[in-house]
Amino acid sequence: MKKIEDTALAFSFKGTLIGAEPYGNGHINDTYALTFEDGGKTKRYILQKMNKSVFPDIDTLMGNVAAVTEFLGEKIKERGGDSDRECLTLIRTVDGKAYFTDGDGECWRAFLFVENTEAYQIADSAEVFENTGRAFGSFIAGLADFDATQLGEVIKNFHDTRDRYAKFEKALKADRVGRAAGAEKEIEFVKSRAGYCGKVVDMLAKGEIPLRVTHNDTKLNNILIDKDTKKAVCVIDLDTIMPGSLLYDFGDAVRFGCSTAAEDEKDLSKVHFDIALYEAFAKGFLSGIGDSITEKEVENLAFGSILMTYECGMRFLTDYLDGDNYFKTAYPEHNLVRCRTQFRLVEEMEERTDAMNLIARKYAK
Ligand code: ADP
Ligand code: GN1
Ligand code: MG
Repeated sequence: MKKIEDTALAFSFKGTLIGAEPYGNGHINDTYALTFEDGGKTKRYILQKMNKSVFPDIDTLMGNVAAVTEFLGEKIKERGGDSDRECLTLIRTVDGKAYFTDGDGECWRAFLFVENTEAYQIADSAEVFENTGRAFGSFIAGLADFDATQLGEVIKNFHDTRDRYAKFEKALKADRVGRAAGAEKEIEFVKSRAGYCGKVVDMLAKGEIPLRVTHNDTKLNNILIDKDTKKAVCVIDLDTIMPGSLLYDFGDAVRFGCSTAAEDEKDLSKVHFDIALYEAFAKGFLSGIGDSITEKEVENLAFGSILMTYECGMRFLTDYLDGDNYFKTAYPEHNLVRCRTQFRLVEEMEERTDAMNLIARKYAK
């Protein structure tokens, strides 16, 4: 923890550092909760070492995060809200920068800790998931007048599923660590649905659905839920905020939150797509986004959910074939286990597409 103590000195935290511990369940960054004592009171902050292999251009990334958090913070204050709680508040370095680069070239950033909240790993109630939907819907609506030209593309083609497919094919062909033979069924699953890949990118390119400022990583543990009220108070993990489709945000949230089991559950008999949770999320999301959603987007909410789940499974499989270079893994089969849960969910969503479309219609204005 000496490293953390030294790093903390670079930021304009108030008081004396009295505790530091690893925190949360993210797959990408290294997150710590720091406790400071100041005038007899304690205050917590989040300190994160950003993942430079996933995000090679930290300067652009932090430019995006600073611009979006400032924009949202002002909006929240204007309507009399508590911006320290309802959006991430960046703590700058002592010399006023958005992040700190240490002697080893590692990049760090800090935020106010949003207290009395938790990040759920699984949606254990329809109420929480409906609130999550409302928060993600209003997050997109709140960014509708944000100048998207201010945002850099942090990860190129992040949700371009056609490009993801090309990367999958490349990893399969290279078979760097000799794992393809043990993943035949999963490889076949990806290939059999290759027709899905171009649909959303083509709709965007043709202007059939609008390009918006989207979060792009809307899994349930990227939103903080108030422990008492169960309201979704704060959208976090703004690393991938970029121009994109609303279908990405809706779909990725459904992918993670409508599963009855964890993303890395080994026992597939426990993994199901819960349509009641889908209804709760769709209800919340559509009320949060209001009338800014288009007809074509409503028509494609179900497909977007299937696509994002398929894409994420394909990414886990690609990383497995490539030797686990991207996602944090705890054991050698971890990414394979993860891709299996995603493909199980895809199959169940495919079976329930008509019902999912009816639900979207029911709650759209
Ligand atoms: P990753 O990109 O690795 O997922 P996140 O930014 O999502 O990193 O942070 C990881 C976890 O840390 C979150 O799921 C949440 O539990 C916790 N967390 C992050 N920021 C805050 C914050 N400002 N206040 C409280 N908890 C936070
Ligand atoms: C990663 O950063 P985190 O853990 O919230 C990933 C998402 C995946 C998700 C799968 C930058 O999200 O795209 O959907 O894991 N983030 C990045 O759990 O690649
Ligand atoms: Mg996260």
